Amino acid sequence: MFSNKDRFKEAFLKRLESMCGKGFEESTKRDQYHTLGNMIREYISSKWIGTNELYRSENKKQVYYLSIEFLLGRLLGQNLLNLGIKDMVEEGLSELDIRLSEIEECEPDPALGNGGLGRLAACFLDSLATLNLPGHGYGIRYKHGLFDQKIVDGYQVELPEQWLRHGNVWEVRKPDEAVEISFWGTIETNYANNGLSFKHVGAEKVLAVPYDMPVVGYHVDTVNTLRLWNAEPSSFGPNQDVLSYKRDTEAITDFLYPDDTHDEGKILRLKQQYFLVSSSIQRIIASYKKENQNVRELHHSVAIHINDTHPALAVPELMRILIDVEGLTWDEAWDVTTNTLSYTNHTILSEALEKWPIYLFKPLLPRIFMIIEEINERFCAELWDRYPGEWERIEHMAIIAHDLVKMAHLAIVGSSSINGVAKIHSDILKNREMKSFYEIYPHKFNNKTNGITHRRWLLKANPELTELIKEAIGDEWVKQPEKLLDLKRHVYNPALKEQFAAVKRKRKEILAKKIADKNGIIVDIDSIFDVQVKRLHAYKRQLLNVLHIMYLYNRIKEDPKYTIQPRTFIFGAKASPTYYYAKKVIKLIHSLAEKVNNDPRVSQVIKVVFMENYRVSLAEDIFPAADVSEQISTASKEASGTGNMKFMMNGALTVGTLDGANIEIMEAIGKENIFTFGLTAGEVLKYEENGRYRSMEYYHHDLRIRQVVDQLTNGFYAEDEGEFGAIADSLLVQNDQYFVLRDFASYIDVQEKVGTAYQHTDNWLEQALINISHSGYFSSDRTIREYAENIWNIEPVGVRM
Ligand code: HBZ
Repeated sequence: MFSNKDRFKEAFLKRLESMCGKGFEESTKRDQYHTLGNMIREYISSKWIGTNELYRSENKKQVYYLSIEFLLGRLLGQNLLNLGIKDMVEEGLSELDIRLSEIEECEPDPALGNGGLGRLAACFLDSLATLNLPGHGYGIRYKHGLFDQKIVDGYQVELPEQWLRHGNVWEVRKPDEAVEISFWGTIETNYANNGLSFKHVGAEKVLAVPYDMPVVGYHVDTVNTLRLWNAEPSSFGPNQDVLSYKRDTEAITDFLYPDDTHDEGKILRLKQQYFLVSSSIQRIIASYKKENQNVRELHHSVAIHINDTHPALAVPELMRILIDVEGLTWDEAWDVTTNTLSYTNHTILSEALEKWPIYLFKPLLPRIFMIIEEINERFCAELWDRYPGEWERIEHMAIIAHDLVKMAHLAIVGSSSINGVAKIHSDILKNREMKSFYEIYPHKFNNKTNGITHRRWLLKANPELTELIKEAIGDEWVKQPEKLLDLKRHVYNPALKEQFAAVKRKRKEILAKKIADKNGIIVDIDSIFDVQVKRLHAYKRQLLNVLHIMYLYNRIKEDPKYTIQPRTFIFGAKASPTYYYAKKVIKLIHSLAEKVNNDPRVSQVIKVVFMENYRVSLAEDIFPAADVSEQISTASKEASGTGNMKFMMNGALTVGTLDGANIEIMEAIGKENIFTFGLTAGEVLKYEENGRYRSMEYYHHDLRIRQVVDQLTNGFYAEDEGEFGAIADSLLVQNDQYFVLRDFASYIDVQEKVGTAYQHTDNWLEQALINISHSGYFSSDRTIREYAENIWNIEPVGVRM
């Protein structure tokens, strides 16, 4: 049906009628979306089956990527592109007077993740499939993904997201592969002839039903699987409160936790984690046993990756199955477990390190708790041998201490590899945060600098730039993104610069139109599009950006001769619903926008725009249109960042601190092609140690700072003077934990340089092209190759169709 345009059109019309029960003329865009989506899924299915058969017959090692989040974004466009049928479909549809882009808009944007961590998982799936690597994602089929953000009077309001409302064309329910998960109950210990055995009695059973989604590789025949688990009632008993059982069960997969930092101390969250881990591992072992006899060799055929600590219960769950179900001894099981599992850390923020109180944990997961206790005892005994008498050190490293289960410690002890996500982050793990573990397990620690899939963030999001690059250097880079370096030879070519400027302009126009439609704000295409899009968090310092704009406003008002290169400041960010400070920053951005955009003179040169409901599909419109990328976290706090890579790949110049992957971006493109400022990580950590920072001194000594900070609470930005009190307090009363005032002057300086640099158009365009040409290194293809070779030990499987 996709062999040529005419056959496609014919099949499409036929399918539309049979699926929707109406003729083409009466069909809606959504009918058309569902028709096309179903046709594509069907088209994918032969490759999908073929891939699975091949994996079975070749019996090579496979990796399972366990993640509580997969921030997928829309799939129709990406699947068409990866299948190599996008142009044909687009043309066919246009002959029917249908625009593919309009149909794509009908697809919900599956937001099964909060931010970087979830999006990384989605990029990794795309790279695994494209590189023909046998790797699958295992996650949760949340009924409601991350909340939809509405802005009402400048305040964030959260509405439930409803991606499944009209069904999901990509998924296939597999009830035959459902497994049971046990919660609560008690453990009976029996002494049989050959040792102990454990029986879980009185447990509440939940059924985990898999929904599989195909993951299509780019221009290859590999189609891997993303398996999302849905919680359903297992079986109803005669004396059961059926309604409450059903409700409690389904609640497990109702919502994604909308928090990307804090450990939500919620039992439901722990249930979600065990639900994901237990269903995945039960199934992984079952499918291993179909082709292999000996579970003692599991790690030769299976690698299981835990994406942050949320799936760290994989350690005791794998132990449980190997011991209680498969009958291995503790030592045998431990050997298999530690050799199968690997773990990525995504943060050093202490509030994000998961710790579960025993009083919650033990009743919910009694057998798992017993196993963790045993792991802890054995681990502490080893420590005791190594560090006799060093109680403090042992207590600090223990998995269970002070009535808490420390998930990071469990993950470190139970896996063979621990990696950070950018060089500096991995170094901080080794030398500070996890130093004591590094001392005993130096071989386990390594770095895997993050990457992004250029297939979504360049080919799909920016077809105009993609074409331009192909015209300049051919298309080898599409398969080998490092070859984008070939572009470097053309950076000084006037024609290329001009064409790039035209592409950027076009993308700015497209975004400007969206801004006009959604925000009612008319922005100047010739202004610098200066963008900060990411989750709202104090350490990411949206506030620093805001204070700079407040300062510019004051400057322009006070000095009639002050001239600057016009700028449009664009923000997009969701705040966790319970994060008071973050929500106040959103309100502040809106109050600032109100003032700036309505001032007749100031609005000639600057505008402030907050784009509501930032998500993957919106990001695809924003990155291609950006001139300046704001990556201004407090040095040492952003583990890597991946937005920085998406901007770079689309030819935006970075204003950034020496944090996360910004440093590696700088190393790749050269210091002269990035605008860095602020404290280094070393300086921040030193301040944190010696406690010598006094934000008040900066407030008193820098008039610019004093003015903007005072304006937070003197009625300038809100009638209610208390409105932004919490923000002012964070800076002064709480001594500015993220060094906003400390970095203020340096940020103002670098921003002035940005303004001047933009006026040297030729030079700016060259710098933008240099950024693009070095962005290939930051493709997740490179990252995934490193994981495959150094951690998982998996190889491509030749998919022949
Ligand atoms: O992971 C982010 C890091 O902040 C960022 O620097 C890095 O580039 C990215 C990919 O490695 N971390 C997150 O996005 N973290 C979460 O979203 C999160 C979600 C649930 C939690 C804790 C953190 O309970």
